[in-house]
Amino acid sequence: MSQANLPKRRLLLVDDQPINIQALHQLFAADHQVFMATSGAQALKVCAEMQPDLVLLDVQMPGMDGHEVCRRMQADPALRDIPVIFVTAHSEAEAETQGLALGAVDFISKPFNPAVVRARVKTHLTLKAQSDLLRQLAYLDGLTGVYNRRHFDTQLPIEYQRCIRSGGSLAVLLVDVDHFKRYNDCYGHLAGDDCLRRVAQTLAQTLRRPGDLMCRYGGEEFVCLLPDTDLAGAVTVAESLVSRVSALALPHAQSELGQIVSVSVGGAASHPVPGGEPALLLSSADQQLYAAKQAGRARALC
Ligand code: GH3
Ligand code: MG
Ligand code: MG
Ligand code: MG
Repeated sequence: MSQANLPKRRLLLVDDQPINIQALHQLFAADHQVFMATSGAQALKVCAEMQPDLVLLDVQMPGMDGHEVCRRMQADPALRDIPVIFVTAHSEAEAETQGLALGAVDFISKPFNPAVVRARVKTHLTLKAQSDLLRQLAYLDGLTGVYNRRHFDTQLPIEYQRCIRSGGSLAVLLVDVDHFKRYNDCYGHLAGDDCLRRVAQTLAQTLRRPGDLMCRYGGEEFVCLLPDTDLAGAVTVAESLVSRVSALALPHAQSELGQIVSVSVGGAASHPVPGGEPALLLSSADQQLYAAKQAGRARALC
């Protein structure tokens, strides 16, 4: 893919003085997607909504200053990985060390040299792209290509917090392939692996909303995280997962469940509360999954 076809990198410029933002904007507007904020609070909001690849952050601002913005970003798992470069009139070594100690990746003094700023931004955007790629690889399951358990464990507390803020309900679905030990015994482990890939793809394709997440939880179990979804929504999704997998009609002579591969789903939904325990959602879903198995498999219970 040529450079021109790559999506533009996202840059957030934060400064309480619009004239300073303008100076930086001129440097980057042509090749980057540029967002702007004129206060610390606004900067945090844009970070959460737009997930920029890099933030150029003024230190001195009325109200919440740049250092506090950086501290809050570090404390928030959803913002922690966004690199920050401080841009400030303070050029003493002490100010610079303080900024770096807060977790900033670099430090630029005002008045700045445009060529130097461009070069540093380019370097940090390259590093960010590389670490995004590594993170992505670390979060994908090698067999099925869907997200892995590690990613689920990272996202669950993040989505839980997000639903506290939005007031929405959060749903978790646990999906388990029925009689999969028999499948391996009957068709062999390589065929078993193929089957898991097909099931994983189908489950992932069944989730429709951009915020929905499907992960391989381990073995022949998958987990879905559905933000802003209540129990009725969870039931609808869980039932469509069951029926979409059955519709694949993958032969399973030993299943005794229509001679095809099927899944059972257990689901739970609740309104997250501050201090609440996200893992409770998982254990409720697990109980429902157990009940679905007891009730005869190839079904969803929420
Ligand atoms: P149930 O309907 O009660 O869920 O029965 P089950 O046989 O699916 O459940 P059980 O937990 O007894 O067996 C799960 C099987 O999944 C056993 C294991 O060999 C198989 N399995 C787990 N991971 C993989 C994998 O990566 N590839 C293959 N081929 N099989 C796997
Ligand atoms: Mg300022
Ligand atoms: Mg299982
Ligand atoms: Mg199973």
